[in-house]
Amino acid sequence: MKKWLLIFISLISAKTAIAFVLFKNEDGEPLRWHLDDLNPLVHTDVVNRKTKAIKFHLSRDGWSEKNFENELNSIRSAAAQWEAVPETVLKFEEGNLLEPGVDINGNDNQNVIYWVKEATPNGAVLVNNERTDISGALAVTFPTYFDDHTIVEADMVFNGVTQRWFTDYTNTFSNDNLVEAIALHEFGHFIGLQHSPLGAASMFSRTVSGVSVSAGLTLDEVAAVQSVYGIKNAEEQFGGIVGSVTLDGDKVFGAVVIAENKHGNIVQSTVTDKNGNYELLSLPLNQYHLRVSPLHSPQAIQPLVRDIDISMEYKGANINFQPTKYKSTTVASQKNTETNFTIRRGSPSFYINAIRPATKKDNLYELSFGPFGIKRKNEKQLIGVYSPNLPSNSATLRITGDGIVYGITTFEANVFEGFNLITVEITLEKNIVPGVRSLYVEKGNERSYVNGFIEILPNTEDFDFDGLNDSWQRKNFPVFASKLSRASADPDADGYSNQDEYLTGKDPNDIDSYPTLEIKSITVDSSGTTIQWNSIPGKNYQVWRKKNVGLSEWIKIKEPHTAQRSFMFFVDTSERKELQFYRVQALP
Ligand SMILES: [Ca+2]
Ligand SMILES: [Ca+2]
Ligand SMILES: [Ca+2]
Ligand SMILES: [Ca+2]
Ligand SMILES: [Zn+2]
Repeated sequence: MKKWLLIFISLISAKTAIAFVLFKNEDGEPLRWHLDDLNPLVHTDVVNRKTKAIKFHLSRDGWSEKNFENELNSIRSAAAQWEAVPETVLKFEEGNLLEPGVDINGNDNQNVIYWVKEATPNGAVLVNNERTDISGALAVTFPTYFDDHTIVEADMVFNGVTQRWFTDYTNTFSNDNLVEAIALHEFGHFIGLQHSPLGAASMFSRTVSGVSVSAGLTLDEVAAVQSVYGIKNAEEQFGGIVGSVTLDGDKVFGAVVIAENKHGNIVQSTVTDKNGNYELLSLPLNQYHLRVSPLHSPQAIQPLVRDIDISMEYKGANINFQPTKYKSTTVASQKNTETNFTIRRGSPSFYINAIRPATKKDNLYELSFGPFGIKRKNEKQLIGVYSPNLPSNSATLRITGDGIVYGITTFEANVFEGFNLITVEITLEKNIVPGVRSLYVEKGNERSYVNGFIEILPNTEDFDFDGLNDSWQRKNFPVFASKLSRASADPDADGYSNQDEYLTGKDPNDIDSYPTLEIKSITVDSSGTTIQWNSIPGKNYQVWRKKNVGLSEWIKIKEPHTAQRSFMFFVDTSERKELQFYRVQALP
């Protein structure tokens, strides 16, 4: 079988890519590792035959002398986040650390990850046996694959020459590159994924520096992994939507198709192929609202999402049409429901090419070409959009979805050289559902979108999908999202899960720090005997009694009870007078 080397030059220029869009061969096979059906030609140091995990080797020196341990842990955390996506067979494991001097090599039967730290005298940053210059990129991933699109090896390199790196997720001031976020993007390529058209997606082709909304996987990426690496017996939980986009009977190439849930949060998106067809796969069974909109014109000044931001293969995408209205589709188990769109010719007469991120200061004009998050503060904020040709009156600026109250809209011409601005006051309602949303400007029957450039931020993050607050996991574990840090794990073997330790404020790495069960009070009145104790929400407790310490038999009172809060009480209505002994048992 012939071997091919694919180069994902990431985050600055998109070499080849699609949305939760997969890179398929002529037989429709997406680029992927075959973990459950191993090709015998895949080396055992590349995929562990016993555990069926993809094995990677880190160069031990990281990027910096002072912080290399955290740099390596950030890469491990990124792999762990992909592995944590529920209902998939995707698994990673780490091989031995490598001595510095590692290079990209698609034929050495080893998946390597490292920082290149030296440039040639003329500034080239060469990797891959000096054949590839990555000086213009943040990081590059090189999967090697067979004709049938089985990945047989993949290497990843971070640019340590022209780029600066940091690791502290709580450092919101740094303008360097966050290792975890960029590694998360690179691991997407490492497992075969391409770029997404959604601004806030980890797989978007560009990123802003520092800690941004690109950290953490979006629903789009979760679905991507589930569709390519999904476990067989979870298939009935999912269905798909497929269809075509046509204009005057002709198929439309490169139209963005967006699926939103009832709150206006984007669940998945893709771009139509050369035949005008699209596929949205691995959608949980639900109703979705779909719409189609054009990519930005490559001729526009500073377009946010052009054809080549999706992939070079999308060069020449049709952008000359109006966005559609919504169509609702209900997804059925293991079926692809068809939803077709016919569109209207003619580009909207205006577009959006920059954003004024949410602010409370009406005299602060920030100009951003990247996605941004909005905190769920119950107070008035301003958001805005810019471009050279925005309407200067009677237009509306909105965020998709519910949970937002709008105030006054203002129009300002030439706020920055050649940039008109529309600003609107917004207040997020308390119960707004967090997620990735879009902005649009509407005037008359024209509308223009920037898709997925806003994320309504959750109050607590859960990038590893285990229900446990990530900030606690990050504080307590060097590799957040690892097996040891998960909610159900018990790394200190004290018999209590991390979830239990979190809820009771105990140390998950100390066997001598664990939740203790303590009866806080026993009171007797006319209604009976009330016993109160401290509890862990979700745990089951059984109350026992006996009349005399000397008796050997404890008697169960009623069935076990599940705690809802951190304290619990139980009334023994049968007993009001006689001396009793009680005990409370926490069930495993
Ligand atoms: Ca290699
Ligand atoms: Ca978590
Ligand atoms: Ca424990
Ligand atoms: Ca403990
Ligand atoms: Zn990339």
